[in-house]
Formats: sequence, structure tokens, C-alpha cells
Amino acid sequence: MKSIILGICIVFAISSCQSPPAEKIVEISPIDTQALADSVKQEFLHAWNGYKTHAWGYDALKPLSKTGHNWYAESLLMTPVDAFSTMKLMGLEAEALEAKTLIIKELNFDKDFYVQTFEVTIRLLGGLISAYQLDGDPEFLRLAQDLGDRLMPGFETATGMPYVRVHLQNGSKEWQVNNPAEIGTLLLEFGQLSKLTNDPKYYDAAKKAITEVYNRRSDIGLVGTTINVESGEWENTSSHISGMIDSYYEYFYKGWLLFGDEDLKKMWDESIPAVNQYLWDETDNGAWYGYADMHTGERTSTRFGALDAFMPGLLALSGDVERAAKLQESCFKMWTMHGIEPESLDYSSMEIVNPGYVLRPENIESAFYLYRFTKDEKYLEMGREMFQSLVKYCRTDDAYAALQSVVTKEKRDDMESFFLAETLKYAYLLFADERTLSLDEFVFNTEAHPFRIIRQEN
Ligand code: DMJ
Repeated sequence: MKSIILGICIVFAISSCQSPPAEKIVEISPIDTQALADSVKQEFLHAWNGYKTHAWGYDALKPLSKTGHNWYAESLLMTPVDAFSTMKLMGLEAEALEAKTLIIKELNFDKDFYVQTFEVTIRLLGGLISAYQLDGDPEFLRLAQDLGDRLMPGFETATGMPYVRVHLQNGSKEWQVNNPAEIGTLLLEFGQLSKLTNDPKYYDAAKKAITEVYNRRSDIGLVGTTINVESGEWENTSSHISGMIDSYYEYFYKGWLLFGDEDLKKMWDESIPAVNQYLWDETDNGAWYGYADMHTGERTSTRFGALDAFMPGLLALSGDVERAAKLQESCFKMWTMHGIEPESLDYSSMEIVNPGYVLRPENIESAFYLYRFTKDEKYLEMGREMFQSLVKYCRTDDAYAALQSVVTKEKRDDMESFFLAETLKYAYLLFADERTLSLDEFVFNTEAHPFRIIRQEN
């Protein structure tokens, strides 16, 4: 048990009508971090066993219909690859071995279909690189390099920014309107592949891609939501930190941490002040980041959601703990309003915009970072409440399920692989002994796969 305060407060409330003092016992239960870490591990096993029983070999489990489902025409083993690094951190060696055996026997990227470069990079390339660094089996690196090579043609465009999708066998590409997150959030994975293979081509391609987005920021320093990778023209000029932009910012700072590339730190330093100037919004309902036009900075929407909740964690990692703490208060308010967070709300009215919850990690991820950097127990309490509500509302007999609505708590037939890669990993790391993973040695990709910092020997 890490630390524990708390105990019993006895509060005497004296009523005005001279009746005997009412004694109210407010019990504040101690935070048994070890028990919580164990409990997260048990819930991980529950979800993994559901996948094993009903969807073994498929990309993902459909938890209500209890079947397997694939993203494309054939499986790319999304769930086992995504879950592997969590198993290693949790010390689940038997499960890690069964996942590894499946991956090495069955995973094959010689497929006759297009894949979405971003999703396949953060889940599979990231998962395989991290598996290689945690496990040491060179087969993981061979698979990672094969996948990286098949995705590389996507970068062959007039600007160097990649198309959305690439064909795994013939390298043809499709969908030239892409977004900053899908263009920029390749750098950690391709960069680490370069470090591990001693071939700079992956790093160079991914760095050029993110830099080309940065070079097209507006005069006031913001980027938009979509951009044409051939013409280099913005198609949607709405600026925010939500999906389609979010991890573009994340990879500047984490790229600098992982690779020590000063260009990335400069891009972070130049970008974040504009985000804070034009998107940050302090209201009666708390502090948030809203939407603004990338050219004028004018507020266009007061929407905020589950995806945006990654930002307190990133701010804390980058040293802005004060802003991170303020924003996390709002994120936690968003979580507790209905017992579990909605996909998005309008923070000016606190009305829900999108009521779903797809088992996203970001709110718990931010509690993890804030606890690491402040040691303030309130983040343990937040994490405990978030974890307990996951168990309460999303657990099924066989696994975990997304929610159709956080208001009705009606479940939905989905269990995204990031629930095992990220949500339960960050919950576990929040409660587990800090030595389980040191932030001085590892940087997480946006799918929570830990990449070990490779230090150059002098
Ligand atoms: C994950 O795939 C990654 O965290 C990504 O950056 C955003 N979306 C999901 C989790 O919500």
C-alpha cells in the first residue's frame, strides 16, 4: 500500500432547533493502491479471456454478440498485438507467451487490401516495436520492419505528407485529404524503427510529414482539421485539440523526449502558445479547450470530449502542471456528470453532444501523468473512481463493452483494442509501484506502447 491518509471524520451538525447534535460519520476509505493494481490486472484478464474464448485470431471481440470481427478482409491481430505490452508490464508472462506465439505464427502483412496508415502504425507498428523492446525476440522487429516498408509508399506525395490509406501488397494509396493527427502521429513509430534498424529512411519520411503540417500553420500559429496532401491546401480550417489534430501536438513533445531532436522541441514551443492563446477557455463551468478558426482565432465551438482529455497528461509531461491540473478538474467533471464520460459535450451548457463511451483511455491517462508529477492523492482518487465506474457500467459476463449512451448506460457491441493497450494499462500504472515503468526510460506512443529511449554511447 503506497500511501494512505484518511480515516474517519466526525462531523457534528448542530441544527438550529436545539435538537440533539446529529452525528454524521463521513468515511473516507483509504486508497489501497496495491489492491487496486491487482484488481485492474484481474479485469484485464477478464477482458483478454473474453477475446480468447470468443474471438481468438480475429482483430477484435464483439462482446455482446460474442463473436470475432476483423477491420479488413483478413485479421491483422489488432487485439493481441495491442495487448502485448500491457501483459508485459503487468507481469502476465503466460498470457504474453500465448499472444506472442499467435503473433509470430499468424501475423502476416502480405495482404491484398488497403489499411489506414495511422491506425495500423499506432496499434501494430507501435505494438510490435514495443514488443521487441520489452521481449527481445527479433521476430517482432522483423514484422515491424516488414509493416514499415509496406507503409512507406504512402509518404510518396507532392508534399511528403502521406495519404490516409496504403495497399499492403502493391503500395498504391488512396484518400488524399488527411489530417494533422494522422500525418504527424507516425514519427515515434517510424523514428524508433530507424533507430532499431539503423536505417534513417523511416525517421526522415515521418519527420518530413509532421514538419510539412507545421510549415502550413496559419499566421497566428494554428493548424486546421483537414489538408490535401498533394496540393498542401487546408480543406477544413477548424482548429482544436480533438480527434484529427490531438496527437499531432503530442508527437512534437514526445518525439523530442524520445529522440532528442531539437527541431521537434522548437515546433512544440512554437505551437503550444497559440493553442493556449486561442483555444483555452476559462468559463464558469471550468477551464477547457474549445474550437477556433485557424486564421482568425475566433471561437467557433465550445465542444470538448473524451479524446481531448489526453491534454492534461501531455501538459503535465511538458512541465505545465498548473494548466494540466485545471484542465483535469474539468475532465473529471465531464466523467462524473453521468457516472462515466460522454464522447463529447458543450462546455458552455454542459449538455451532452455525443452520449457514447467507447472505453477510451485519455482521462485515466491524464490522471496517471498528473499523479506521477504531483504525487497528489486526488489523482489516485480520480483514477479509482474512473476504474470503478468502468467495472460498474461496461463489464459484461465475458469481457467489457462500450456504451451506446452514458445516460442510459445501454451497452454497445464493441471492445476496442485500445481498452487493453491503453485504458487498463494507464489504470494499472497509476496504482502500481512506480518502478514498474520509469518515465525517464520510456516514452509512450499515442496507443500507450512504451518505447525505450535509446541513448547513444559516446
Ligand atoms: C487511440 O487509438 C489513441 O489513443 C489515439 O491517439 C486516439 N484514439 C484512441 C483512444 O481513444
